Amino acid sequence: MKLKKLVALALTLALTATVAIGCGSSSTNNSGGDKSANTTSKKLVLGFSQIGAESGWRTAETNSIKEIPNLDSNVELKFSDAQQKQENQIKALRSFIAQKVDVIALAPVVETGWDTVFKEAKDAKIPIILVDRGVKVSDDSLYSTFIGSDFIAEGKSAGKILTDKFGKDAKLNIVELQGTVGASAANDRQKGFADYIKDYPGYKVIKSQSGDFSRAKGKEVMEAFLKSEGKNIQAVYAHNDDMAMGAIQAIEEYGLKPGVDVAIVSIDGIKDAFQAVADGKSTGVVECNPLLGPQILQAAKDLAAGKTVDKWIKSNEGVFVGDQAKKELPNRKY
Ligand code: GYE
Repeated sequence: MKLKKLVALALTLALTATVAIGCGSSSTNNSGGDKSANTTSKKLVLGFSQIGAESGWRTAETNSIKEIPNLDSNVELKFSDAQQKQENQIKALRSFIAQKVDVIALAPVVETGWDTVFKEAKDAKIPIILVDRGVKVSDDSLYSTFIGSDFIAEGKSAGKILTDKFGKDAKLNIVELQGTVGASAANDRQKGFADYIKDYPGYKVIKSQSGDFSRAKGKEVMEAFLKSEGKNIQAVYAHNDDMAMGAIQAIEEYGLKPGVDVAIVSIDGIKDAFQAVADGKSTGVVECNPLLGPQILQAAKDLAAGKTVDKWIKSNEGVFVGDQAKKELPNRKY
């Protein structure tokens, strides 16, 4: 009897030790203290749910985030690609919670529908960093911080490129290529632009449709706009550069000169857009910085260490028109 008990005890101890070793790389963040300061401590596990690969901008962001473990060898990155589907992002978040990651980072494809899964993360005491797009949730304490741009300001800057070029009294029919339906980047870029041109009565958005932030869709929608409006279009406002690149192709195929017959403004600042401005095919580009890896790393380390971080960590951005774009071209990293 005694021997049996001893064997059972030994077995239990061995099992506990195995489980403890097995869980080594995915510690929870409840212990406090700055783990990153000590190289012998367990790794900080960061789960990132990416939207997909719809644009050059997003590829640049993915590359920047995949660099995180190279910036800090104490961080392990779990990367998940949602292929544009919110349901896949929710699944990824649930899997991160089950794996007890220390911090979750999420680029939310759309603004709404996050409450339940965010509450699950909160109950598991896993902080959430929103990356590049925002959310609308019932309680803002469900996420820790948003790292990204001011999309309303970007929309206004895009409008200003047009009013600077054409002047206050011009009459301009504008077509708008919207981003993904329900995305904060689309909603706010539309709002910022619309608010800005309100003060310019001759500036009218005559058509507005989603091109899903992609080159192929942007081209398709622009073809349809040209079919119905033809030479009635004086300007294109695209919520991202890829859709503007698609629009440029459509305009050329239609037999008009982009940048000359039809002005083009867009947001992001990918190399192709800078090249188009330098070539005179685009009027101007508003920069939106995708190289967020270093800021995400810092926020993740701070949160895992129990520190509070700013609710909105803004990225620095510029506006590039004409020669400015030519000068900047050799420096573009994406
Ligand atoms: O502008 C676009 C992309 O969310 C800010 O998403 C991001 C946007 C970016 O695919 O190109």
